[in-house]
Amino acid sequence: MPDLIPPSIREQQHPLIRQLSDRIESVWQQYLDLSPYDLPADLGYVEGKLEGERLVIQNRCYQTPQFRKLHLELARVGNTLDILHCVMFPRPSYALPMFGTDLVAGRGQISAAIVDLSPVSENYALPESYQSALRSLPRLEFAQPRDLPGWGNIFSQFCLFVRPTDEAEGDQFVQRVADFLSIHCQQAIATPALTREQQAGVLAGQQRYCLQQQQNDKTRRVLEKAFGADWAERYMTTVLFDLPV
Ligand code: BLA
Repeated sequence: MPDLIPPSIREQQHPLIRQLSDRIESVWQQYLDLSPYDLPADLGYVEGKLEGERLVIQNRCYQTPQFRKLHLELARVGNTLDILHCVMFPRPSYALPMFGTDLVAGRGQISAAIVDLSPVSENYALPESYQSALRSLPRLEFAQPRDLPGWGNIFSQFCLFVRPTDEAEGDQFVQRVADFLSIHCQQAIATPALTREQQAGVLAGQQRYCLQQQQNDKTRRVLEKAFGADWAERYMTTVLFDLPV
């Protein structure tokens, strides 16, 4: 008999990852009308071990009238690496940006904390209403900002990418993610649907976003080490960054 309720890895993860996943789910519940979204049966909870350490992945997915998939993933590699990954995929009938966040903690220390609302429009700009809401957030200081890799040209000017150096910076990051999410949810539920003819541009923008994200070798390497190259490719293209159809 398989486990019906998979053991949660949440309790074991870095406290900032726990905090962030709780905040994300509570903002979603506050603003959105969530219904279940079914992943392929074998990809909701997965464990792998090829060379060395065990990788455990736990996925939570929803859909809403505006979003075809809300994906929140917690992952743990051995006892040393904790990962939170979250992407909100709008339906192509809504000209909405891509919300994404990734939090990576190694040996108790957060190494990467990134959040963005990434444009999908042909002019690579966020809608004016998003820009003014994002500009009105208070300015933040982080001691260790990080540089984006080459494929990161999909991110907006509001992208925050840092290595938080203490608890206060960790809290500041979680708060900023919650601010981005609240803005996004409020904008999304107030956005009218497009006609079918208007959707091609949104689809192209989402495809560009997903293809660039699929080039993140750091993510791919973690998955390949535990599950092999073919599995990693399937997971990156069907669960993490599947192209809209
Ligand atoms: C970096 N992502 C990383 C790193 C690892 C992962 C190990 C390196 C940490 C570091 O540079 O300090 C691993 N991330 C994963 C794994 C999953 C994951 C295994 O999500 C899922 C199973 N990545 C995203 C999203 C964004 C993102 C949505 O999934 C942004 C919105 C960004 N992750 C991102 C960036 C880096 C990163 C920009 C740094 C890459 C680099 O410096 O080359």
